Amino acid sequence: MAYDDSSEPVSRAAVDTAPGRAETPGAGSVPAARTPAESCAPGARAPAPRTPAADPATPADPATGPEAFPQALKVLVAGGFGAGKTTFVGAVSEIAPLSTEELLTQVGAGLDDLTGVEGKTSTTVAMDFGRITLDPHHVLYLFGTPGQERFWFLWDELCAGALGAVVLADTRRLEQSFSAVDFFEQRGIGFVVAVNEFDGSFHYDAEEIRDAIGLAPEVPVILCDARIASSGIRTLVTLVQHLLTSATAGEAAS
Ligand SMILES: Nc1nc2c(ncn2[C@@H]2O[C@H](COP(=O)(O)OP(=O)(O)OP(=O)(O)O)[C@@H](O)[C@H]2O)c(=O)[nH]1
Ligand SMILES: [Mg+2]
Repeated sequence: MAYDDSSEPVSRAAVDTAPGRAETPGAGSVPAARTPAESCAPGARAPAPRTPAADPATPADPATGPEAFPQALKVLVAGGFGAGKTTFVGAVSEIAPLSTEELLTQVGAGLDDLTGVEGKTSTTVAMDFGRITLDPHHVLYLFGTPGQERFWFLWDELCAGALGAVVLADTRRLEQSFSAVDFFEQRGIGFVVAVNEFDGSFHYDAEEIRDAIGLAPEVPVILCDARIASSGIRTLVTLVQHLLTSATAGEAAS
């Protein structure tokens, strides 16, 4: 694949200082301050919602029973406009995903930055929803966020009770992922960065991406293909492992 200067990842520090940098989703009119990586403290994360045991006959030993781990696990799939969030949720969901796609129209011309995704014809206006049953007691619910800036006010609602998040990044428009990273860092929600490798985009290794985004060393960066279920599942497994590692480290420190 030919090297293309235009696809160099953009340093997040550079974009932080660039005029017109987009605000962090959900932050209302408060400008997105660059958050120190230390704010990713797992202890600050909101507890995931718990539901009653699916099988009342199953013993609910607090240490080992089904109540030992949240039964309804909520994970967000976030990222910039057109990064592949709807595609990711649809690929891994065991049910037909609920999506709220609407056609991009002329009305959005000038508002929607289609640079790099000129072929895009629709966009998520509220959320995507999918489900994966892990075992008879544990279900993972996936919520895909809308990517366009004018729908970012929904992110705060969507993240309530979230266990963690996948931030999808597109190396053709890496700066579009910065706001999502800021959003989860500021709220102390654990996340992984999954680089959705689009056809024709330049290949960067995980460490180059980490440097460009300015991620803390413990945040996993993996490459994925949002269209392929096994790739999406691998991403989710990486997220859960990261959350467990962070929780264990947090307990050991306290
Ligand atoms: N080649 C390639 N195309 C992809 C990949 N992932 C998504 N696409 C395509 O990219 C386009 C945008 O994907 P979406 O899943 O709609 O992106 P999104 O992040 O949900 O977009 P918004 O909701 O508008 O922010 C669709 O046409 C997908 O088919 C990928 O890994 N490779
Ligand atoms: Mg979408």
